[in-house]
Amino acid sequence: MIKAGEADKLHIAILGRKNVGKSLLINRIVSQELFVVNEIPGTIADPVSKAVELLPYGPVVIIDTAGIDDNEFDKKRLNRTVKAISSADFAILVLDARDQLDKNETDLITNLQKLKTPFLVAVNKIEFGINSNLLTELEALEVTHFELSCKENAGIENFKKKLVHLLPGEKKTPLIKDLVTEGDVVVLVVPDNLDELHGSVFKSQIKKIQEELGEDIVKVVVKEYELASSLIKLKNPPELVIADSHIIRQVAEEISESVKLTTYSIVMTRHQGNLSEFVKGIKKIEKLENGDKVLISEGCNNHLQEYEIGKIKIQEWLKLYSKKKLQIDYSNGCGFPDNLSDYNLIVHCDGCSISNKIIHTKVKQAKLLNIPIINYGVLTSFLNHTISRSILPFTEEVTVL
Ligand SMILES: Nc1nc2c(ncn2[C@@H]2O[C@H](COP(=O)(O)OP(=O)(O)O)[C@@H](O)[C@H]2O)c(=O)[nH]1
Ligand SMILES: [Mg+2]
Repeated sequence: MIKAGEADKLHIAILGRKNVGKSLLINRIVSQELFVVNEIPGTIADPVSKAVELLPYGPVVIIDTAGIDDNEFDKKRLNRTVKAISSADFAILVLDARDQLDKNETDLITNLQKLKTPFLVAVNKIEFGINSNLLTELEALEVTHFELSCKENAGIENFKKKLVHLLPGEKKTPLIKDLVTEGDVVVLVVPDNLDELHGSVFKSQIKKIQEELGEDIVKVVVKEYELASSLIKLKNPPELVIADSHIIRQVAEEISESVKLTTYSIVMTRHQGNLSEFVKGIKKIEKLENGDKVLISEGCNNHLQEYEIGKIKIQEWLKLYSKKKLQIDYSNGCGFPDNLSDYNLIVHCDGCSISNKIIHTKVKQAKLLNIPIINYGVLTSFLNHTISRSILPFTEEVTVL
């Protein structure tokens, strides 16, 4: 769904029944024949996405979905609509001014609200008159709507202005900058033995953190075995210690309770905006039952090392912890398998080799299908009995534990 090279662009999904004027509205907004306008109501096809320059905003990707006439959300499956809205940073729902909302449209609105995806509603074809019940329904759902006619080019400019104004800007959740102030000491603990993959992932994560902290913060990078001796040398305790999830238990024992401690994985997960969702997943880990189906899902690049963690270690840990008979499957790739709704829990890799957008999309798909999801980093801290401490620095965002 998300094309290579477009993951960093803002994705706008156009939703609505077929023939309501979705394609024509987009063409009017971008002032070009981007999508085919069907004079005869077409059959439902797969969504088409195209990159386009939306002035004055900039480059965006527009996903033209082909209609939501069947009971998309009823089926609770990973269908076209779920895929389209989960990858959207913004959505436009187009309605026919003559009709009232049907169940699919109401479900769409409530699901967009659930995902906190910003959206606008376009009430199109107003030259035929507007159904007053429709307006009452929209008001009850507390949605912002615009009345327009694509055919007569009425209300388009106003709609476009509002759209450009509402499009979310670049997300700027810091890595850890908000946790420290000038003069603080941050200790970055590196495991003793690093294989090739983790070595390069660590190096880039540590570099990013160091760059973000700038010159006002003292950064001390130590090997795991040097931690104790380095702490003794420091005049005051550090403000924050960051360690790898796999050694967090030992590190937690070595540093005082008063020092903030977290893991690289949790820092990255928070930065990507998925920490709360993964922490919610812990509730399911605690309540696994016999016969539960668990999906272990990894990113696009199949690194042998990650594969080993997912295929072997995570499975063993889950069985050991839950003491239940679980059915555990493994999948690899940018998307989820189509039978996603069969699962009771998703355990996702930390996604160090896939884009933020892809993980975020998968988290939203899990949310739409009401399947708890957790990642390796949060799971590892949990199983090492250090989760409360590792997320403590971020409690403002994580209120679920
Ligand atoms: N009368 C009228 N027809 C419209 C309007 N907007 C779109 N249409 C027509 O509705 C049909 C379906 O438009 P299209 O954009 O393909 O709808 P989509 O299936 O939602 O993408 C086409 O014949 C359009 O010309 C409008 O505002 N008024
Ligand atoms: Mg169309």
